[in-house]
Amino acid sequence: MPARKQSSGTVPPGPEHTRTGLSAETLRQAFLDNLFYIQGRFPEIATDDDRYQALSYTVRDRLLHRWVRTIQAYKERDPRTVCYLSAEYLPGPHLANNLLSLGIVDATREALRGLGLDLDAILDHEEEPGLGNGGLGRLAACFMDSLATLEIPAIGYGIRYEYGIFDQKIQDGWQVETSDTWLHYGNPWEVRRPGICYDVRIGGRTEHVTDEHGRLRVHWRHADLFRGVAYDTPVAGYGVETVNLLRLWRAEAAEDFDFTVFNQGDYVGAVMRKVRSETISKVLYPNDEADSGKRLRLLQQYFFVSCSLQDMLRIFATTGRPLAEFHAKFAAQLNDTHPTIAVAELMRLLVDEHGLDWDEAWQATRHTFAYTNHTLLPEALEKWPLPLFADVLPRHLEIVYEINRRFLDDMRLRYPDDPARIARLSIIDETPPKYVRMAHLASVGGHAINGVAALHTRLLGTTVLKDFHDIWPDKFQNKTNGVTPRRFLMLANPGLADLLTEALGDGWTRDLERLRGLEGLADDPAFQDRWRQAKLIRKAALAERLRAGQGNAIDPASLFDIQAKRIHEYKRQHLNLLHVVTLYNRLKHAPDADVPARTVLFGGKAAPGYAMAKLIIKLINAVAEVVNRDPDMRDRLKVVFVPDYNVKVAQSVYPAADLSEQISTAGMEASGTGNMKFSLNGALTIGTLDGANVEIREAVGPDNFFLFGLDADEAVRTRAAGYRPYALYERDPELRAAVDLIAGGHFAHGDAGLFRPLVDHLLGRDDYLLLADYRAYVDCQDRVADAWRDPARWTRMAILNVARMGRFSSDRAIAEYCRDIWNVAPARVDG
Ligand code: GPK
Repeated sequence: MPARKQSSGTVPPGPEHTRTGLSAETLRQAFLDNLFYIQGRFPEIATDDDRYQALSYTVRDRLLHRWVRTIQAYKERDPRTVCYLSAEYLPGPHLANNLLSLGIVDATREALRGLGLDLDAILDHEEEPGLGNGGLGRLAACFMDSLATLEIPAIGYGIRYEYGIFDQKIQDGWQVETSDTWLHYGNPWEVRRPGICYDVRIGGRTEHVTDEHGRLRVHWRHADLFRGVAYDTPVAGYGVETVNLLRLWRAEAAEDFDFTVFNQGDYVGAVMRKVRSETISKVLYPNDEADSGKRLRLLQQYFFVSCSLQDMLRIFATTGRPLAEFHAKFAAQLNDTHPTIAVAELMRLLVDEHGLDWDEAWQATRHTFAYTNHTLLPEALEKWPLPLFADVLPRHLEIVYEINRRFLDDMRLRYPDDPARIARLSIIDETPPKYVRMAHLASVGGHAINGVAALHTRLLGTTVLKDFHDIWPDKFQNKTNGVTPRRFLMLANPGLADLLTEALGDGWTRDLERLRGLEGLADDPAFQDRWRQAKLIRKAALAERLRAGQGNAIDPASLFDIQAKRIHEYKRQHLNLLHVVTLYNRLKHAPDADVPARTVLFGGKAAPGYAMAKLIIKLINAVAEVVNRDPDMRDRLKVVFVPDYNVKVAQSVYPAADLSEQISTAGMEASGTGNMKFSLNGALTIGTLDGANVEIREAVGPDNFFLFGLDADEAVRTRAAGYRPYALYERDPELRAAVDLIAGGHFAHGDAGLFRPLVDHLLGRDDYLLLADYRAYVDCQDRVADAWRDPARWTRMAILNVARMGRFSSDRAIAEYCRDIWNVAPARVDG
């Protein structure tokens, strides 16, 4: 049927507005229509899932119109486009966010109420796509939100993992992993595009031949072939018409797989190989701050990067511009080193497949890519063993060698007498079995390198990438992370959002700096009252959720002291525990002591292979068990582990916090983004001078931030001076008592062996300087308790935190990337 032209764009035929209208009445009609025609149900027999699907398709229809118009606008205007390359995305539940972006939350609620249905119950049914581990994946999702909201042409490229991050169960206090089956009920948000698919080759060998024009040509005789198929998810900007694209690749068997050649008629064997092809996008590696060296992981990285670059080349071909101008069309961001093989792959595509000469191709490549580093942890800096790399990507190894040869030739001219420096700069680490250093490839192959907070960027340039900073100081930039106020304030904390809008108008939702207008209200008693009310409602809601889930009764009036993030020794959840055990000891010795009631909550997953992190989870639960059933602790101290921390849970955790624990060893947390989400929801931070904490403290004012502990330079000096944690343990009676209680088996039914590895590490090495910071931390927590006793003071501090958090919007971060790294501008899509 021919499309019917309307003023708003291309609208397919159908009952008036059934697929576009935004009124409650049309939404209700569309919902019933979808319930019938997509789910094959009528209201009386519909399940929760039927309702969720029907509503999601209703919303998706409305997004598709904007989506199509956005693509049309981009096609007409041919703007420079951001390609965000990321192995991880953690978008969180889509439905509520899309309702918000479209501005139809209230109309939808009304439409459903008319049918006797509750929107929140339907929202609760969504299984979120856990296609990331933690901060890095969530940052990518915040960036996609801000790119669309700022009307920047952008595509997010990644992997459509069939199994995302595992679900966490707690059994007998231990973390148990179960597989994430987010696709079980189908995914209404994605559009499969069988027509957008690319072949990806691996293995085999190369042949170097001279063609008829006397040009040297390389043929890659691959051993295996896969196919990547695009799955597109719309990403709607808030309050604008722009709907960008998240394009995730699924691995499938290539149709032209030649099983007669490879399998000599072994039909079943050939089918099995096809099944094996699909394993590439099967599962997300569950390591935060990843370790490398796994063949499948390298395959995943190459697979999604190759599909993405081939897709960019296809789009580029439609512009009719010469290939040497590729970089004028695309700005590609490498989200950590995970997609860095893109540097070699783009060179291969341009030189081997499209016949550009090396220098032209290198020029385009260098101007296309920029690299974001997210960690200084040495174990997380990716390097691939050369034999593995050569086996999987023989042609890319040749290209990496050639890039490196040219780079090191330049460097030898610059540093003729410094072979040690040349070896340090090299993309190849010569230590047997030799490695390809991906951070070096990213640094050489792009035009910008950025850290994710001011301190992190400084340390990057003075430590892990110092040699590169020496040669290219101008390549280094800081881009402090940010978070989207749409999901983490408007959606997560509607009560506070309404209060803000009442006080300031709604401009803050797209210009977070406007929160500063709250400063004048910080001491207003009536406003303070309403502020505390809003907080109490979120605390009660979280308490209710936890009671329903685990039978844990917690008092919403107590101080909610929360640490929620991946479990890692450098994040020091166990320092928090040492404080909890110290409070426990104090209360045991002085049951009548006047301490404010506290509920200490933890949430977070441990990498399944990280034994110490899993032991920390066990210790949290073990301490909780003892503390929570001790009558002396009643109404004074409670410890709760919130299981299966994910974006959805996070949205109910941030708004409920009074105190945000950001206590990593200084110099170890690149930025943190949870720190921003807590503070934006009116929690006060207790933290070290690490990552973005430094800038948060500057922004909110030192009086409104509980600072403790060594700074990054002091941490380095402490270690260098021959750190002896045992001496600290001997000297501080409270510390000794806390450690002894854990070591002695008090929290392990008398088993003194259970937490031995943890205690031994603390007393013997203490790599993360817990004991060095213990006293400062506990004393600082006493200051927290003092402040909490004075509600007017506390509330004033909380209001000032929110008022001054504007800088930490991902809109600000994205605007900086656009200006300083990508050189892209908005392309408005008209309604
Ligand atoms: C850093 F290197 C990594 C990684 O593999 N995964 C990950 O989530 C985090 N990160 C940092 O640990 C955080 O400090 C930072 O805020 C976040 O990336 C986003 O930049």
